[in-house]
Amino acid sequence: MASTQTTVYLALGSNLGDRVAMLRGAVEALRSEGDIRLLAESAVYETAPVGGPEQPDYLNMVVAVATLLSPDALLERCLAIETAHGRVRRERWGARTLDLDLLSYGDTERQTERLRLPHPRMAERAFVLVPLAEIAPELRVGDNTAGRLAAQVDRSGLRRIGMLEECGGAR
Ligand code: A4P
Ligand code: MG
Repeated sequence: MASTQTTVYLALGSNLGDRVAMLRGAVEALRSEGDIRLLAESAVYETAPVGGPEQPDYLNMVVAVATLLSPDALLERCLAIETAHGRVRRERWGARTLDLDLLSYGDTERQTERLRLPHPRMAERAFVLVPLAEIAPELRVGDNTAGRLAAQVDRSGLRRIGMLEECGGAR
């Protein structure tokens, strides 16, 4: 375990099943972990799928957490939360009940297949940048900031739905 808390940004995505319930379940699961503290959550966005096969639209959001867990231990928790929400891995970029990705873990840089930090595709993805910029506009992303990148990115595939607790029933 690290000796000080690290701020971590997590991207949540769902495009199978009751997507709102998946996001709620993920946030609740993170909240209930004794060694993870939820700092902030973005609004929920409905987003057109990027890459992969033809598949339904996603709901995406970003949360900030503080934790003493190491990057590997946090990834393990995220994978376990995905599995608990019915995640089955079939094809890369395919449809999923719940995807929980680490976007950044403090200033940590890591390039292993198991864990890439910062997330290699975050700087080009509106479905990550726009919610991230809501909660961390000053966060450095490459040579830029989340806020500046979000201001430049094409948002045509995104629709802001609202905060998770305001999202209506099953979707
Ligand atoms: N892994 C490596 N780095 C990380 C990281 N920073 N965070 C490893 C989380 N996991 C990381 O992930 C495969 C493996 O990546 C994990 O076991 C972990 O050890 P996965 O979730 O099974 O596979 P995936 O998500 O299909 O692949 P990948 O490459 O992570 O996909 P992306 O880039 O996350 O894209 N369109 C919209 N609108 N919204 C989306 O949320 N998501 C994707 C997935 C594609 N299109 C989308 C969306
Ligand atoms: Mg993933």
